Amino acid sequence: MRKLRVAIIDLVTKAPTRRLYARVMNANLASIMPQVVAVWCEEAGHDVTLVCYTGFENLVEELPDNVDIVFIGAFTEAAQLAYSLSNLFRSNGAVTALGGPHARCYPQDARQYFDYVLGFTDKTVIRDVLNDCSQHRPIGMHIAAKQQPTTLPGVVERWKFIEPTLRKSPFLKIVPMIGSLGCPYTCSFCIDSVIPYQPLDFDVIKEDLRFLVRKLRRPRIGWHDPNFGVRFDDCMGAIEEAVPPGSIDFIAESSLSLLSEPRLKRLKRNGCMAILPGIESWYDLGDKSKTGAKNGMDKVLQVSEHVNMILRYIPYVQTNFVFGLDVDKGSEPFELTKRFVDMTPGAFPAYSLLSAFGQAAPSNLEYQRANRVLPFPFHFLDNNQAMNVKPKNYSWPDFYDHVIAVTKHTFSWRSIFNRFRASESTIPRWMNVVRAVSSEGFGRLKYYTELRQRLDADPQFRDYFEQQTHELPQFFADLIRKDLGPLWKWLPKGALYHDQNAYLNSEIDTPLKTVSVSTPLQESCG
Ligand code: B12
Ligand code: SF4
Repeated sequence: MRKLRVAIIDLVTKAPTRRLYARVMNANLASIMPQVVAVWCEEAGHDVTLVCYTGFENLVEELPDNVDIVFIGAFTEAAQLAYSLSNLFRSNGAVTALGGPHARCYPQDARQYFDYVLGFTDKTVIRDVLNDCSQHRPIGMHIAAKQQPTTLPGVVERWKFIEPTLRKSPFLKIVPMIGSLGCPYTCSFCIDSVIPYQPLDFDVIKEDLRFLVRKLRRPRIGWHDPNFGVRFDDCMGAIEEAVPPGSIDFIAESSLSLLSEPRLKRLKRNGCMAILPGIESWYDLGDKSKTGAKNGMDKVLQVSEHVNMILRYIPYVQTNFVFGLDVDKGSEPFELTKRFVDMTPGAFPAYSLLSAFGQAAPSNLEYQRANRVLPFPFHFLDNNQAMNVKPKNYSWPDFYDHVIAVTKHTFSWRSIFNRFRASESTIPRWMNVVRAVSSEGFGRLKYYTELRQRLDADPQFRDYFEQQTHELPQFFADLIRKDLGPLWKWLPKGALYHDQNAYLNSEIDTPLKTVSVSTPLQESCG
């Protein structure tokens, strides 16, 4: 096969930005898989350029031209940007492939704009795409491995692609690593609720850690495991065997049920600086937070005590919540969250609005069957800018009133000050302030307030939320146009809209035709 010019684009964000928090963090949110795909493409003998878009680059200038094939990794929030890029590259003669959360969640839609849409991706999938490398239009091919890959290239192999991205981060530099895929829990809204837990090779992890302490003064690692520490002893054992205590720092997402006091002591000894447990709801998912059947205020008391205990060992804790779950009714869930914020001042609460990402989770089928999914453009599906599931127990104005009230409380100067005082270390203290005054705290409050006002004042807006019309309110179209900037003209016709029930429809009448790997594809490269 001839040598191909391959471009890989990791869309960490969906739009240009100048925000302080984005400057500090975006390059640290780079995904692992684009780097993995880069390694696999080089291994297959091709020329590879990887661009990680953090919102500060001039994307059009930075993109390589004259490429044969482009792989784009995108979350759903970056789908419209990805579709525009694909269109631009196709117009220059390249073949395009989409991978990542959007491809996994909305394959039917993405196939209209890409030659390949990839689900689970392993080395064989990439090899097959490179061997085929041809146009599949108007409808792209959906290709997926039968399961998650059993092995992934570690940091040593990815370093060549990690290093230039880290250079974009002026203060903090966080190296992305992963020790497991899937999750043993079954939170019905989560993409991993049906994916079996599977650890990756601990020997690769040990080699990577040894490599990093040689390369960097005190490496900081971000574990991308869906749920870090499920095999806690093996994981800690690998770190302890590989590097001396105190030589690395790390951040991980984990569930409260895995964070007992003896484990926290060990996490601290091994350099855990930040942990992001999911609490999600005061009325559900008790297994995950080890609160069993406890609900409401009882759960708040127990979780708050637990998180305060974690904060004695780990300097930074972000607690994740979802608003709008079907178990929530009235003001109580929001009032309880406010109580939690007051009782747990050292933790940074991160709020998500219930979102049904296409075919990510089994519960999405139920929402689609009940006609509760709204067709908000993908651009807004980042867990905050739009909630695409009609709440079961709230009217929209009511729901936003509650969300605004809890956000106001959380990012009031009083709460910001309490958080500042409650953390002892410098980085966590200031990180919390920056997050509060930047897009996440003040920014969201302003945005939610504007949505809320429009729900009363703009009839087209309210009708859209109430599913009386599918015509997108101008407000949303304008935001996308502004964010896409010069790429707006490349957004394919019709790509602002999608079938919000594609998952359900594909189950009923047109099952998605997926090619699993090793089905021979035609061999020809354009
Ligand atoms: C780690 C993680 C993060 C990390 C790292 C993010 C990153 N850039 O990778 C952090 C904490 C920063 C993060 C942030 C966010 N996240 Co997140 N995150 C995850 C998590 C827990 C694991 C993802 C992961 O890396 N898995 C390991 C990889 C190897 O497996 P995989 O993701 O299944 O990918 C497979 C294929 O999709 C494919 N693939 C993946 N990427 C690519 C790229 C290319 C080019 C190719 C060819 C293939 C390919 O190969 C993999 C192997 O089969 C998932 C939930 C989950 N349990 O999966 C949510 C998840 C991906 N996140 C989600 C969301 C919504 C967000 C945020 C928007 C939340 C927010 N409001 O801030 C932000 C967006 C940040 C951004 N744009 O980068 C959603 C995405 C839904 C969607 N369709 O967009 C998920 C699915 C959680 C959910 N709600 O169910 N996240
Ligand atoms: S514990 Fe986290 S990763 Fe696991 S199923 Fe629940 S939300 Fe998903």
